[in-house]
Amino acid sequence: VTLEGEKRAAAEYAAGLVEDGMRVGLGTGTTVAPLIPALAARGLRLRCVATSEATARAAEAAGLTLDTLDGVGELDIAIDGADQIAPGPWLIKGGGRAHTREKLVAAAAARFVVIASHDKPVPRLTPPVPLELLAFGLEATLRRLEHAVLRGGAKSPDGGVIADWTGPIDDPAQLARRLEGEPGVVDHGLFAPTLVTDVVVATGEAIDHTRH
Ligand code: DER
Repeated sequence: VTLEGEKRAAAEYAAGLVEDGMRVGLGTGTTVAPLIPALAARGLRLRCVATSEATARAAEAAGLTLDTLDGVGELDIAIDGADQIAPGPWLIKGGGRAHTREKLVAAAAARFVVIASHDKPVPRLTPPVPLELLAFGLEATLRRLEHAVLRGGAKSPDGGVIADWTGPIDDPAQLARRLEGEPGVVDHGLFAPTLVTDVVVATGEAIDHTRH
């Protein structure tokens, strides 16, 4: 089974967790991509909140009804991918430059389901940790951070500058606190275990669904 096949299997399994009438947060990335047609195929009455333009376009093209996070208030379930999944579960997200919105959607959801192919679970998190930085005072922010490297390319969905923390991750909680205290850092891609309720990992044909 290819990685793409595993992503599809994990996404289709997660689509099965969604019930009629739910308010659904949709993440961003290549694992979420097959989730969208799988959700649309179920013909449920859903209100969906997208975490990026790419997801919004794909959801609309599939016939899903989009709403804003303020429009739905809270979410019954949010489904998203991850770059790394370490015990806790601690996640690194942001490969797709949307981690700030993804964390807000995860925080607004009663249930946050992470979907992944077999390559995402890791014994411990390793750099890079994606960062969204305010454009104002960027050079000074980068100097203070020391271990941040500009990623270049597209901005975040809200116009923030994407960079990556390349320093050591001795303790994710400690690093998260440090990054949250840095002026100019809008948000980072470390997702704490308190945010994650379900992890769905496809390995070959097998689906491993753990609840936390
Ligand atoms: O950018 C993100 O946060 C994505 O969800 C990322 O964590 C997973 O992207 P992938 O499904 O394309 O690997």
